[in-house]
Amino acid sequence: MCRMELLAERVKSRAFAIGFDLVGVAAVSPPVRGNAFQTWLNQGYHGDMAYLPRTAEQRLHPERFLSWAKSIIAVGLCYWSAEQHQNSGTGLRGRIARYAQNKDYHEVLGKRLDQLWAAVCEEAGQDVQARAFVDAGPILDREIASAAGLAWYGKNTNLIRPGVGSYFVLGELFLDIVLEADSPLPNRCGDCRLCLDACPTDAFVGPYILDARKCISYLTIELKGPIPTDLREPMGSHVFGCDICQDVCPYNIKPLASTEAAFSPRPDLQAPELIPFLSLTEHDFKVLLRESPVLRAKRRGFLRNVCVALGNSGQLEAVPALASTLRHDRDALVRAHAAWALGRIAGEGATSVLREVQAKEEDPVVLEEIAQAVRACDVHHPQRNAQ
Ligand code: B12
Ligand code: SF4
Ligand code: SF4
Repeated sequence: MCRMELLAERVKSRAFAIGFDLVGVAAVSPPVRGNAFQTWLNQGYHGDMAYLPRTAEQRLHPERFLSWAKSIIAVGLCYWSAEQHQNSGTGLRGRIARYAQNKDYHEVLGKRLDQLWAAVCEEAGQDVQARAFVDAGPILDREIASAAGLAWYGKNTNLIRPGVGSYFVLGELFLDIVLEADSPLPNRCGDCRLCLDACPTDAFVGPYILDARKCISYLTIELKGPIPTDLREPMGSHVFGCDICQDVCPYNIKPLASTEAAFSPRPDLQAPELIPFLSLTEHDFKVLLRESPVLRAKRRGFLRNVCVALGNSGQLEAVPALASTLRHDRDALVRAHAAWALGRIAGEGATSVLREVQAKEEDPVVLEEIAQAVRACDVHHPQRNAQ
């Protein structure tokens, strides 16, 4: 074994000892599928995620962006656990993506990558320049991880490793020392297309190509404005992220369970009661979801999602809370989605509050949603309104 290989092996065992579930080494070079990324941007599939085209040059050329770097350690940390999603998404309960049911992985991975950096210096017997990235950097995490042999691209665009599944998050440590690179794994999707057919919003343009603008994960986390009307119903009870295209994947039948306490699901976020969220103030929201990835949606985005999920529940029990939100919430985005939800539930209570607020609401967007909701009550549930 040459020195580069030996050092790589020692560093990888230190990474496993630190607690990473997947570890590999990649060279610092342009991503193999850089053209696919550029085409994806050209098609506008990134929607409002303007940071992606803005940082495309860095993503496509890590060798220029981090010109001092000579190799990359790619790591993965599993977040799946058997307790997740029990009784999730029924009635007045919502669904939060598995990765977001406890602490934010950016913090967790960031700390471990710092430990890994110290271990690399020890193993190399010298100071090593390094820079860590977790999701937020101008890096194509999946391209690097697949080049490092951690996993392969599934048709659902997630990285998958047999025996592990796809419920893991990724990070990288760029280093100014040379380590022997690993080889990519072969793709094993074969003829399967379960993920493509299961997507409720039909977000896949085809295998390996996702129109993010239709993905529930984008709609509930990244999108800041109103959710397009035609995508609200297929969102079902999702209030933050979505796992459907991973849940149906045969490689996730027995996923590797997380050993990270920070990912063990919080009971109140596994299948959360939706109605109490509607009365959260800005301050309460920040306290309740402190250290959680859900904070990224901000109160207004999250309550918008909660309104949609409550509308989709069809439960009359949700009408009083939605009515109060429509009457009193200070955010027009939230009021607009509360109006939609009332229109979807319909019934006499919903119609009367919609008409009452219609007379005094001043925001044109909310007024338009109310008008559509009143029409929806009349058209879709005339019998309920007549009760
Ligand atoms: C933007 C983004 C999103 C967007 C867009 C998703 C997407 N598919 O790109 C939205 C908000 C929708 C999203 C959702 C999710 N995300 Co996200 N996201 C990112 C982010 C920040 C950038 C991804 C990116 O560059 N997309 C650009 C497009 C072009 O990439 P792509 O779709 O993967 O396309 C590639 C492949 O399709 C491939 N390809 C093209 N043609 C072909 C053909 C063949 C034969 C093959 C093999 C490959 C191939 O080449 C393309 C270019 O690389 C990364 C973090 C990072 N910095 O990289 C996290 C990241 C990808 N997300 C992650 C996660 C966990 C999720 C969710 C599971 C969260 C959730 N539960 O809601 C969902 C999954 C949805 C899905 N089906 O992808 C993880 C993925 C971990 C994994 N195991 O793969 C990452 C890596 C974050 C992290 N650091 O852990 N995400
Ligand atoms: S995360 Fe959900 S909405 Fe997004 S592509 Fe997968 S199944 Fe479709
Ligand atoms: S569900 Fe099938 S096609 Fe989709 S990623 Fe998994 S193996 Fe590949």
